[in-house]
Amino acid sequence: MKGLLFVCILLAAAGLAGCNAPSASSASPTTSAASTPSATDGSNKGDFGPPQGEPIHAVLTSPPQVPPPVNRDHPAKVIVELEVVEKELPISEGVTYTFWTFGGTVPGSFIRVRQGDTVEFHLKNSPDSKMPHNIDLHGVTGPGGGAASSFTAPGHESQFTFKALNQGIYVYHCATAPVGMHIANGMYGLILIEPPQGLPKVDHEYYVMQGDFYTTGKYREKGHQPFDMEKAIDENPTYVLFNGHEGALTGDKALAAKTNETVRLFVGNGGPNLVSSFHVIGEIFDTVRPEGGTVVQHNVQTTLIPSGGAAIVEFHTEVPGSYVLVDHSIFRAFNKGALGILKVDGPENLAIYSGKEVDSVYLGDRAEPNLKAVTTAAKAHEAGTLTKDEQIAAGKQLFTGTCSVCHQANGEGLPSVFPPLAKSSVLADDPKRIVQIMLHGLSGKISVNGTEYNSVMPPMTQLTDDEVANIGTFVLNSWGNPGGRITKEEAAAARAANPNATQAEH
Ligand code: HEC
Ligand SMILES: [Cu+2]
Repeated sequence: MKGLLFVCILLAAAGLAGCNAPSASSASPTTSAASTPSATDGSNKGDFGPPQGEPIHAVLTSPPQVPPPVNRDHPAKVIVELEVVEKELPISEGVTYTFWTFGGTVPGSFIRVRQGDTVEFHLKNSPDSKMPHNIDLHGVTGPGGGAASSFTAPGHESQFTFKALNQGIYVYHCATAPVGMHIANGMYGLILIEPPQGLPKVDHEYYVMQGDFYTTGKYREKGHQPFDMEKAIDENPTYVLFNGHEGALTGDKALAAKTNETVRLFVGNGGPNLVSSFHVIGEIFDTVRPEGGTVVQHNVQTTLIPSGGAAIVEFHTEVPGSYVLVDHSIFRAFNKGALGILKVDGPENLAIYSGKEVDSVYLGDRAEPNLKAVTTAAKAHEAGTLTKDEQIAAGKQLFTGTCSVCHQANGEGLPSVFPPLAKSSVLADDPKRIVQIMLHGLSGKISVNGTEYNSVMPPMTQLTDDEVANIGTFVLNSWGNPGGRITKEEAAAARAANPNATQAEH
């Protein structure tokens, strides 16, 4: 309060108004209804009168693309046509899920209009759908945000019209019961209601939206995974993702920019449950519009994006390299998938940063171009045709993400810290012990190739049985180890076994 008073005195001294109590600052009667509200007075509703000119069909885009700026100086009638499609899509490498989508993607199509526009909204529900759906747009002023007027059975279409009174970036989502389930299945997206003068020009705009997903199987458990209502109610997601599937924003699908450019991210959070601590590793947001509102914040490291909320973040790129988009509730990034890449190309800027890539530090197996071998192995296992070579190929990819930080990519370990897996005497004595070690960890004195180690390896219980089998087979068949094969069933048995009892046998 003291600070505010001080500012008020300063402003008064400078002859400026601006310290009225909120109740006294409602729009003055001299403000004409058709005038453009100033950027600082975003609380004014933007009714700029009836739509002018011919109706316009909105350009909708799939993530991570954003439609071009509206670039118009008058209100118009804008027709939006959005179709709900229920479809099976990958959620992770070799894992599929039946998503319910607005426009065929998760998140749904990006919609962009101008404040004051009259939006004629057509919601179609594909004839192939099994469920009815509707839409609640947070940018709508009116009961249910459109939900009550848009309940649409499979094969039907509904229509409603609203005036986009408030500028900002808004979430839309399905609000058909059970609402949580419709959202968890991917039914959300963003609508941008541009200020009348548009947003400042930038070099790149991208659309990123977080969501949490609940499958009956474990993270990365292969095959088709159904929705798990129990986990959803417990708010215990299997996946936390940007743009609906693991890898949506990595490898050749990474976002792109060059050095010395400005990047604007429209970042939404569909939930249904989690709040996002959105962060880009190696960047500082020059500006953020927290919660999608009109206040502009500067120099932000991590911005909180509530479930059913959105933010606009902007930054300038100085140094080339890979910048990692994460939910900084960090297990979600590395163990549930909430990770994307912005790849910035251009000349080094050694005065600002000395160089060296971030990929291997942060990315593990996601730094690999793809995890195809893992899918191949899973499919072959299901078909009963899994070969040792397929297991080795899959295991090699997974080893990078899980074991190589300590044992190194070449299996040599680090002298006196991490024992070698190459030509390991432990594995020569008892090849199958690797399964036990992976799932239950290892601690205390152990002699490997004549050197004693007395350290701790944490258990890797996050791995699926498939992954344990394939990593084990890869290690046993690499770097002069004795060979052999680990099966998924052996992994399952070792997981269930009491580790102390098993250890006593040795
Ligand atoms: C966080 C570091 C770390 C990670 C990650 C890790 N290990 Fe280990 N590992 C160790 C340490 C430390 C030891 C020795 C423990 C001791 O001193 O009792 C060890 C021991 C072993 C051994 C027995 C000794 C030897 O060299 O043969 C095997 C086998 C092994 N790890 C395999 C794996 C596999 C496979 C993975 C990936 C699934 C993995 N480890 C991941 C740290 C790690
Ligand atoms: Cu729905």
